[in-house]
Formats: sequence, structure tokens, C-alpha cells
Amino acid sequence: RVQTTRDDVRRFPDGFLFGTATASYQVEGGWDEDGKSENIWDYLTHTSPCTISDCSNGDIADDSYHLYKRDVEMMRELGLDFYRFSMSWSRLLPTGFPDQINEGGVNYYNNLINEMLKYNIQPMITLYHWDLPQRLQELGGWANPHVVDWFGDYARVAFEQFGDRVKYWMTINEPREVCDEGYGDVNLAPLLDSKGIGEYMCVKNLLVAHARAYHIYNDEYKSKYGGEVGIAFSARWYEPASDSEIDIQAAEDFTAFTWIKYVHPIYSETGDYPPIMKEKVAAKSAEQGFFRSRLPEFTQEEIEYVRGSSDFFGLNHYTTFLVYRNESIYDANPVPSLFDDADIGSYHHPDWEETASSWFKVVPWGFYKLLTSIRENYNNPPIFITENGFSNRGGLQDDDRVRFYRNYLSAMLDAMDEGSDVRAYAAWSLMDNFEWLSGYTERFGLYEVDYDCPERTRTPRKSAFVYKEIVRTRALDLDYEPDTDVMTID
Ligand code: PNW
Repeated sequence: RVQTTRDDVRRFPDGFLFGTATASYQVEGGWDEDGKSENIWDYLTHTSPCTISDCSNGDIADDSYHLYKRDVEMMRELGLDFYRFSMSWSRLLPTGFPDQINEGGVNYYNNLINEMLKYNIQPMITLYHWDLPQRLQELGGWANPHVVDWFGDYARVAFEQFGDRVKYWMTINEPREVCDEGYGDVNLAPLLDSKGIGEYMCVKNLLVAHARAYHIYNDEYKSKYGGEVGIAFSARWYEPASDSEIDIQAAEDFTAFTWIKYVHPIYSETGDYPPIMKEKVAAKSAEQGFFRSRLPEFTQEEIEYVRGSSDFFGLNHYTTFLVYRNESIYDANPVPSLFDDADIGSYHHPDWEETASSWFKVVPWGFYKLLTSIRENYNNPPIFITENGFSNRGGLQDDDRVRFYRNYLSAMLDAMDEGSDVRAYAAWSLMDNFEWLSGYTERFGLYEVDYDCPERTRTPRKSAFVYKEIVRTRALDLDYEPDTDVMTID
């Protein structure tokens, strides 16, 4: 729109959308207000507080339940096209089921959506960002095949209540984190640690539940409202640790086992899990004395139901790992487990820039390679970057975060120059928030949140001023130095 003609200033294509993202449990607070019931994060943080590194919880978090008008004001300060947020299932349906639709919850989301639309900011809603009603967890959660009905019912209520105004829907945030970290490990609620078993049950049920929500919208709401429904995958780039054939294959296997297992059933021509994963889990299961593969199979009908069930490819991306083959019997991988099934090990290169999160090192070229591989392997789908961002320990002068956004956006533009169809980008996050097991010790916000004051004051960081200029100019000027005195609404 504006800008000079300097050729080192890179432009985003016309119609490209900029936003920021958050999630219900991480920002809302109001954990038991106006009829909301307990979800798995309320339960975990209340029954075992110091599972969280600072023994904190999301009872109040950023208090967005009360401060949503300030949140929308920040979106206007940044000049955003859209805001990605999630709905709390237990706020909308306290029993988990549609027998009681909670008016308090409906009002809250109506207020937020309407306030955004007043200023032409499009809502992009995630139905499930990790906060399952605790009662449904007690019935097995994502390991229970009935979750397909439960999730479909919840989705229908959301489409019915808000579909007239919401054009972008996402069913589930990061299937990999939900299943692999929550059911196969102890890194997210419900900390089930059912390695190689529960985590695979979750995979199948989650994919069919996602497809149920997709089809409900497609069959019953699409012609009326014309919106789109997608899913947000989380993908790391896995770089072979050496150029040996063995490590190249190991990186491919790990890719299949961690996130292509969710992508392939939806985006491949054939549907179903990646063949290498089916083969490996079946072989290991037989060796280990199981009577069938620990990876539950899809029926032919389910394969067709899931295939093609996404209008856009939502992608959350943060980091890259080096991957090597690891079949040693002295290996520490537990049996059974996904890592053992895949026969791999992974690590970060010691030279890569650190963040405040142990799993996260800064590797911009991995973003380029990841986007390129999606373009080449899945017929260049339209991609929404639904999350990308940087963690530190706080502070307003966040030059590390500014550098991160510039380098990752450059890498994204490199892939787009070669044809990747990226249409939207959401920075994680609008503001600091409850970072799951790390509590408030890792900060991802463009705005800093003061957790010591009851008003939860939000203050723009340097990165907020820089992002605002990127959004305003639709361009990336690496030399831009913001004046960080006052944040205004243009
Ligand atoms: C995402 N990885 O999680 C979540 O969607 C957010 O809720 C979260 O706050 C944010 O990223 C920062 O952690 C991820 O290991 C967790 O590559 C781990 C990975 C990616 C995303």
C-alpha cells in the first residue's frame, strides 16, 4: 500500500491476511464464572498445582473474560485483518453435551465476535485448543470412539450460535500435541502416558471427529453461510542429521509418525495413514505379542469420510530438529512407544539460537523447507499459518523477537516466491499467556501482560510496533526502527 520502492523491501501479495492467535484456557480466566464447568486444565492445575513449573494456573490468566474490549483495542492498534481464538467447550456446554447450552458462554463469545466485527476484524475460531470438559475425560476423552459424536454435537452448537458471523473455523488445534503429548506422554493434560497405545487411539478418533465437524458444516451450513472449515496441524521440520541414506529415511519416518499421520489421511489422494507407519507399527506389535496392530485401523468408509475434509491447511510452526536412525537395543526409547516404533532419535544443533522454551530453537530455513515440502507432497494446498512466534522471559525491548519474526517471515516469502500458496499469517501470540506446563515463565506476546497487577495491564513490546508496520505496509522492511513511545489506532 504505502512504502518506498527500495528493492530490499519485500512485499506480501494482495489479499494476504495478517492476524494474531490465542487460546481459551491460556487467556480467558473466569474459570468457573457464569456456569462454566471444569476442563482438564482446571482439573490438572487444581489437583496438582506444581505440575506447572511456577505452580500457577489459568484461573484468571489474562482475564480476557472481562477484558475482551481491551483485547480488541489491541487488535485495532496492530491493524489486524483477523484474530484467531478458541472456544472453551466447557464454557459453552458445561455437561460436555448439548443438553445445556450455557447462556454465559454464548454471551461472552457473542460480545467478543461482535466487538471484533465492529472494527472489521474477522474472527477465526478454533473449536478445540486442548481444554476438554473434565467429565468427558473421565469417559476416556479422545481415546473413546464416542468422542466423534460428542465433538460433532459441540461443533454443531457453535456453528448454530455463531456461524452467521464467523467465516473461518478450525476444528482442532495441533492433533500431534493433543495425542502424542497428552495421551502418549506427560507433557500436556491429561498426562496419560499411554505410550504406543492410547496415543494411537486418540489419533484415529480425533481424525474422525474432525471429519464429523467438517461434514456437519459442509452439509448443513456451508450453503447458508459460505464459510470455511480447516484444521491446524503442528509441524516441525525434521532435517536428517547426516547425509546418509539411513538418516534421510529416519527423518522421513519421524515426519510420518509425528505429523504426516494427521495430514496424509486428509490431504493425500489415497487417504489413510502413511504406509510406512502402518507397516512399522503392525510389525512391532506382532513382535511384541499383540494380537493386532496397536494403531487402530480406519474402515474404508472412514478413509473416505476423512479424506478431503479440510478447506485450508492450517499450520503452526516453530522449530526444526535433526533426526537420526536409532535402533540400538541399548536405546532409551520405552517399548512400546512411538519413538520405538519409528526407530529414531532427534536433537537440536548446539549452534542454533535458543528461546525460553527447551523444545524450541530458532531455525528460519526449516520453515522454508517445511512449506516447500507441503507444496510438493500435497499438491500445493492453500495454507494459513495459524501460529508462529518466539518465547523469551519478558521485557519490552524484545529485539530477539523482532529478529525472529523478520527471519521467519523472510523464509516464508522465499517459499511463496517459489509458489507456496500461503494466504494468512497469525503471530503467536497477541499477548503473553498461560504457557501450559511452563505457566507464566515463557513469554510469547507482542504485548506484555503484567501478572502482578489485578488489571492485567497489557503493554506493547517493540515487536508489536514492528508487526504493526508490517501489517500497515504489507511489506517487510528489515531496516525499520519503530518509535516505541505511543501506540495509536490508525
Ligand atoms: C503451540 N513443537 O504448541 C500451541 O498451539 C500453543 O497453545 C502454545 O502456547 C504455543 O505453541 C507455544 O508453545 C506447540 O514442539 C508446542 O514444535 C510444541 C511445538 C509446537 C507447538
